[in-house]
Amino acid sequence: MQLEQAILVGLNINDDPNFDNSMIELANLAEACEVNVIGTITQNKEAPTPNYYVGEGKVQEIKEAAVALDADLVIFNDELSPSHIRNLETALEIKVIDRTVLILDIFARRAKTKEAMLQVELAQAEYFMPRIVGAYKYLSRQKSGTGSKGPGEQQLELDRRILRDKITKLKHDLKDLVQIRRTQRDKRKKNEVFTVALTGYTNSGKSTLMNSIIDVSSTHKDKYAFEKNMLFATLETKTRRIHLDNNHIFLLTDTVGFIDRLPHHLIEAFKSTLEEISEASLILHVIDISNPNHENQIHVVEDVLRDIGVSDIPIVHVYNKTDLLKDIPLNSRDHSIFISAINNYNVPRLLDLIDFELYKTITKVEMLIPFDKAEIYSELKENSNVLETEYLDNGIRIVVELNNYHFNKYHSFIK
Ligand SMILES: Nc1nc2c(ncn2[C@@H]2O[C@H](COP(=O)(O)OP(=O)(O)OP(=O)(O)O)[C@@H](O)[C@H]2O)c(=O)[nH]1
Ligand SMILES: [Mg+2]
Repeated sequence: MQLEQAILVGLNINDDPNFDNSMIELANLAEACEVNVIGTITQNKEAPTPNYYVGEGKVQEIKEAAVALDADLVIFNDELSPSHIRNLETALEIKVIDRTVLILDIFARRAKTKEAMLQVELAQAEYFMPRIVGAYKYLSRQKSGTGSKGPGEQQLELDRRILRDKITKLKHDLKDLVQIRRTQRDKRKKNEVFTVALTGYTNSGKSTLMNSIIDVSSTHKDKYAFEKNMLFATLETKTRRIHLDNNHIFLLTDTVGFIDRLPHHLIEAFKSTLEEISEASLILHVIDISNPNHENQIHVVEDVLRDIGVSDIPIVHVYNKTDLLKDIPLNSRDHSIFISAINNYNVPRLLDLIDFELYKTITKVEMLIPFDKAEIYSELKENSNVLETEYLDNGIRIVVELNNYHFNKYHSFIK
């Protein structure tokens, strides 16, 4: 297959210190969409222009470069408005897409479960809804290529009304799936098993850390998380029950990574997936400390977490990939740890930290459970750490570590 040839265009607004990194990231996004980058054009400006996003002189420069380099498309490093796209396609006489389309395209390629596919399709439909005129014009000339692949492709040929119906149907189908997920989560809550969510920038090492935690803990060993050096390797949520050496248990959830300027339609569409994070007992924010841009990535992740309503969940900053650093930093801040998920360095300490965070509200008590309430014993056996069991004439005597929830629920049986 012949790769599409693209020119990247970026507007550096007010000397953004993150601008260069952001252009490199755009090139990586393009590469993930199997697009070949043949040129980059940038402009410094205080704000986008109303007509063409870049200045008119720049439009001319892009046009000349596109002809000289025989480009197939131009990719802007920002989400363009419908009128920007229309004006630019008319002026440049070439396909124009933006960063959002690339991200949606990668998500469409990576989606595997029914839920993820519906979510991406919904985000694509919402994005193209106001842009259907521009997209239609382009698609009538050429029907393939980046931004028109994936579950969304047929929609572009349809008019607005049909697209609107489609959005309604997608939302409806998703609702059913979301209901199933909620039921599972409610069940977990009822059993009051702690949930720990892995979160962080894409490619920071979340899935690798999940595998490393399974490896280092006493959990049954079967690796399952998909780890790969590519953007958005993981789109679907995976949860594993982790057993610690001291019999403490928690659920660990791996989920989709974040990126700078994550399209808000995607955040909307992935709300149900992201709810897994907002309902966790503890969040592990995985940071690729070997990436020179990691400070900015931390801010991006924190912004998205705020967006999805995470406010009072304790967060541990997990600085990963320290094997790539010359010197491993000493832990300085509270609630942070330096690890290497690839060789398990410091992962046992991370487990101690998780254990402490989750179980610090735990109280060790002695209980007497009457035989006709034996189901309470079964429940505690399943979800708590029962240290001693003794069958007496009047019931089962146990010594157990209770979390706040069980402590309040069963306080009448505590001796
Ligand atoms: N050198 C080094 N590489 C690592 C480490 N942890 C992860 N990686 C590599 O980083 C790449 C991304 O790892 P993943 O675990 O897939 O990252 P992720 O955060 O799950 O990424 P997404 O699912 O795309 O959001 C892979 O090539 C890993 O092998 C580490 O501690 N050291
Ligand atoms: Mg992953």
